[in-house]
Amino acid sequence: MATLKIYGTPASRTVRVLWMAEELGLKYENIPTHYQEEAQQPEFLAINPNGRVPTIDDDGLIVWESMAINLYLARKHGGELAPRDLAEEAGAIQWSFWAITECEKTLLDALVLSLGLFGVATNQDKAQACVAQLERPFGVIDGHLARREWLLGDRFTVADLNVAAILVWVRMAKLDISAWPRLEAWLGRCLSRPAAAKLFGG
Ligand SMILES: N[C@@H](CCC(=O)N[C@@H](CS)C(=O)NCC(=O)O)C(=O)O
Repeated sequence: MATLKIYGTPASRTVRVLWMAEELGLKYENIPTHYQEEAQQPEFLAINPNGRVPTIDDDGLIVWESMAINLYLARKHGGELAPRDLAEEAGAIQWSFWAITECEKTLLDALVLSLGLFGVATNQDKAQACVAQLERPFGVIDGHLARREWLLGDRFTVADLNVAAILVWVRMAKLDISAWPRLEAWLGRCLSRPAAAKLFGG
């Protein structure tokens, strides 16, 4: 039996952790906890009192917050995805915090508008308009990628995975980001990895 349990339906932010587990070739069990249903029940709240997914139970160690889980798994299992030194670790943490604080909320707004989620009327023009609020962070990452292929340099790491696992909402919301060609190309590189293609449908 797998000692790593990943709680959360794949149709949620849990897909970020599933992507990491697949990249690392881990044996795991995915418990498809639904965020509006099972995640609000006492049994799940005893594991994560926030009532949110993803959450992992790694042989008794509970960790929640998608970015933190992935940084932990990379650190634990090592390999090419993990930071090689303190400078790379700082970079991985920096880009993960950056994605979740500078991009995630606006991208979620765009996703909700594009797909008409949670009872919101579908409006692709309003979804695309969200991109104007992302000009600053998108300019930052596009400029960064002018000098390197991946966020930490010459290989795909947890930094790329964590950021791309949030920016995949650009694709899902069908947003035009052609004004940032290096960002667009990098996102394509990340999402064409076999593990990502399998989870996000190519
Ligand atoms: N910052 C958290 C956000 C987790 C989160 O909000 N997950 C949603 C599902 S995608 C959830 O569990 N929502 C339950 C709720 O809003 O009560 C992370 O990145 O893990």
